[in-house]
Order: sequence, then structure tokens, then C-alpha cells
Amino acid sequence: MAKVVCFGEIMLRLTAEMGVRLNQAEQLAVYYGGGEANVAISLANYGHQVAYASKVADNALGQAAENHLRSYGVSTEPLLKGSGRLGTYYVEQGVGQKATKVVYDRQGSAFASMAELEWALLELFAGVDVFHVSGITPALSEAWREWTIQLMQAAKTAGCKVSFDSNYRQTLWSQEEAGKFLQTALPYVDYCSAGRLDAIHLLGIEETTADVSDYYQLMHQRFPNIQVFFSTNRVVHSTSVNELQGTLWSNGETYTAKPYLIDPIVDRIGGGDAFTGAILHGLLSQKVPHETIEFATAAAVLKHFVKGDCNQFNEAEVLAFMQSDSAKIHR
Ligand code: KDG
Repeated sequence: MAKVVCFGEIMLRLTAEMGVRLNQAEQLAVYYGGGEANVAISLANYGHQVAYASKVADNALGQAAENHLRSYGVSTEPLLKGSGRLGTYYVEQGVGQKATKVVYDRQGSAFASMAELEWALLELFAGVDVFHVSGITPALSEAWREWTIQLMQAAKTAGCKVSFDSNYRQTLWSQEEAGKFLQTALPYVDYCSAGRLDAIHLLGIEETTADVSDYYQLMHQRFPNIQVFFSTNRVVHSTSVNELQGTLWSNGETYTAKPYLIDPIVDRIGGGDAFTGAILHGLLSQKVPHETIEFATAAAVLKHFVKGDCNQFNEAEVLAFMQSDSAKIHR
């Protein structure tokens, strides 16, 4: 099994019951989440040796976030503790046309307010196969944009593959800021989770077709270092029913999974991270591209059936779900 370092902010998530607005909620359910933390947990569930690098508040909430990671077998050796607070986000679900509303309360968190990169980077990446980070981390500040590039450079120097999930969050930064960052970061990336909208709105690639593989060819021309691109295509039927299908591009070939109908959606947050974690698992365990994209799509679908941000299934369970044929769309 492979050695992986995931890097980013882990946050407390407080969620109102389905159909209850945040302003009327009398109780909020507690989860822990973070794009890269969710990927770390997925990979640990698949048996990889995963470490999570972040900084949390040195208090009971920081300890709870650490406990969350450890309960899935993620090593927290590079998890620092210090002053500041644990970043928090609030979720409202199933109210109106917008299925999920997120309110961030993460300013001044121990992670967001770091004054310098506090890790010994050579040590962090020694013997590591893959370093994973997402576009949420550089969205936090100018300093985090610079540090994310430094982390990628150090990972490459140490001989690690760099995995990057675009994970564009419009409430954290503008498309221009994200696009500028991507131009600097993508030359260090080997595995890239990005879709058609990222190509058009962040990289400024002209909108010509609806076919994501055309955009992958163009992105590969700009960034020939990127070996694998992947993304999910979601067709929204209603706030609680979606179709989902994954696409993977590798070596000039596009592989598209069978589509699934997710009905009902229990919790959509983290579906993309479950997909990315499963793609990385496929790549790290030498699955062929066709198997990888089928596995990752099934893993992403399964995530929508459970509460909380992270994938709760191991490899055997994802494979059994794929065999069961339930939720697949036959056209
Ligand atoms: O991809 C899911 C993440 O968005 C969620 O876990 C919280 O990291 C998070 C964020 O910043 O939105």
C-alpha cells in the first residue's frame, strides 16, 4: 500500500436538520470535514498509509478533530496544535432550490492565521508516494497561495506525485484569483481533479463543446506534466435526486463510467472528495483506468447515502455496491 500526505484545513461542521433553516435551528449536528481530510480518510479506508498535515486549535475542539482523523487510521503526526480557533462551517440542507447552503466561519483559525509554514518539508515528504492538496487551501490567503506552491515544489523535489483537486469555492476567492493560482500551480501537478467549468472559468479556455475530454486535451497541451485528469458530471433532477457519472482522462484516452441515479441524497457534501480518494486509490493500486473510474464513481455515489463529509466505505464494500447493480441507470 502507498504512503500519502494530505494537507489542508480540517473544520468543525455544524449542520441543521434537513429542511430546517440555520436561523431557526435549535440543534446542530456535529461532523468534521475538510476537502483534503476527507480524501485522507478515504485512502485510509482503502488501506493506505496516510498522514494528515494541518494545524488545529490547542483545545478540546482541536483534539476532537484529531480524534476524528485517528478513528479512521489516519496518522496525525504532522498535525500541529497552537493558538487560534478551529475553523467552523455551518450547513443548511434541503431548503429551496439550492440544495445545500454553507456558511463559513473560519477566519482567525489556527490554520488560516499561521505566520509561516511550520513543517520541515524534506521530512514531511520523505518516502511519500503522493502529496494531495486542494484549491481550498490556497483560497485562504495570499500567504497560503505561496505556501501551497512551496509545498508542491518540495513534494516534487522529494520525488512525490502531486495530486490537486481544483475544488473551487466562490465564497473564498474570485475566479481571477483562482485562475492566476492555477497557472502557477498546475506545472507541479501529476493528478488533477478539474472539470469543464474550471477549464472555461478559471483557465480561460474558450467554451466550444460540452465534452469534457476536449477540455482535457487542451489542458494537457498547456500542462503536459499532468498525467491524469478526472471529474464527475452531475445532472440535477431535484434537490434530493441527482445523476452522477465520472470521467477520467489518461494518456490521451477518455474513460467514462456508467451513470448512477442517487435517490434520495442523504448528504452531498464530500461526494467529490470520495471520488478523488477513490481515483487516487485506483492509481496507487494499479487498477486499469476503466476499473478506476467505475470504482471512483461508485464510491462518490455511496458517499451521498451517508451523513457527514467523509467516505465511510472500504474497498470491498464499494466493489459489492458496483456488483449489486442498485442505483445504476440502464439506458
Ligand atoms: O469537499 C467538501 C468540503 O468542502 C467540506 O468538507 C468542507 O473543506 C471544506 C470547505 O472548505 O468547504
